[in-house]
Amino acid sequence: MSSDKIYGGARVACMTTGEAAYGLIPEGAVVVAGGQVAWVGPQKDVPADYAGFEVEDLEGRLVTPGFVDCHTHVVFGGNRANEFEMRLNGASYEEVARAGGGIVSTVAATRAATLEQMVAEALPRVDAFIAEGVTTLEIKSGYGLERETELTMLRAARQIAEARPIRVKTTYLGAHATPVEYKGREDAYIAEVVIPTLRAAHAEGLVDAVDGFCEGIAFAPEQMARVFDVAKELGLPVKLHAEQLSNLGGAKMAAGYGALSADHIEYLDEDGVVAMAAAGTVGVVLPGAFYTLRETQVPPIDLLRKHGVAMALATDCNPGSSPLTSVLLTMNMGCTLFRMKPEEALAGVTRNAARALGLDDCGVIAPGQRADLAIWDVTTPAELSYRVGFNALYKRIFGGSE
Ligand code: DI6
Ligand code: FE
Repeated sequence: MSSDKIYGGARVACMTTGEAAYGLIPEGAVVVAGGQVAWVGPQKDVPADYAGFEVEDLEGRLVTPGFVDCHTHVVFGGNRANEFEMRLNGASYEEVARAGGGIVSTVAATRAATLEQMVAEALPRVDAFIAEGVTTLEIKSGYGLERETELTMLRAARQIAEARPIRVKTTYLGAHATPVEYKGREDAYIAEVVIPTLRAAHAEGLVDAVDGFCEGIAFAPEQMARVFDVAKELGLPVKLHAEQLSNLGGAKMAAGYGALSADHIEYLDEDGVVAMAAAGTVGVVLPGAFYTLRETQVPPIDLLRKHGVAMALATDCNPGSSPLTSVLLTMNMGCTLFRMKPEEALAGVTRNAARALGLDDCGVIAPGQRADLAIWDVTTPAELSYRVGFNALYKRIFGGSE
């Protein structure tokens, strides 16, 4: 049950755009009523209408919007610690693959899992997100690569929102990889599995967006376009894993579909950036995968800034390339590895991450927005990106409830 309350004595980072960096109100107050933000501003100006509200003095603590992780694969079976060890013992990617490693091993473990097992294995990871102030989580399918398991993954994602105080947005990622039974027959896999399963998932109300892995080791832009044509027909927004390891023009193709986001984008060029800017497509950068895979090509942050493309940051939580469940560490990596500014990093897990999910009711602190807030034992917003592996969360408010 949400509680009507005034959170005063706060430094409020509204994350709205405009004059003040971070939209910061130094001696501010946030009024929460009916699960929404009713008012926010300097504490001395709190309207008399709220005189009867309970007041909590935050003693100068920082208030931000609740964190939004706009790119996770948090539902999956098993884990890949063994191949992590194999690689550090000198095994090549090929030897790992021959030993059944890689996405293939997660697909086998996920196909073997029941819905209950998928939820049970994901919940400890979801709890780690909640502990760091995450209030909205995107969860993809993509480890079933066949109809029933893809649907079960999306059902599991929906069940997580019932099992925990967190908002879940689901993304269908049937076009994540080609399963062994379709090896060398990618077009057939798309026609016989990806598209029919998308239709079935949509019919069951399981899908909020459609995604794909556009890469030499996965699917070509023209193959992804066939999936996006069906998404468009069903009225579903799209997003794309694009330019992670090479430049196939995936981001530009996705922008042509008005994509919510293009994600990874290490190899994105100015042509792709311009197309994203024209479409309002958000650039989602994923430093966890860059770090885990020991990549060297960083995303074109300067070009994204130059053309005004909104930048989001996400964990890409997945068992292979980014076994990461810390948004705070992701912010630090975004700054340290990609040279994002702390304000860009905080916008990347609030305002711009919400935009990458097509949400306009969270990600900033403003009247009428959901009362999804995070209160921190810090005074300056930059401390959230500065620290490595330290969680300064004091209190999380989800839909007005503590
Ligand atoms: N890009 C990645 O880095 C992950 N998926 C994708 O599209 C890899 C997922 C895995 O290794 O399990
Ligand atoms: Fe991913």
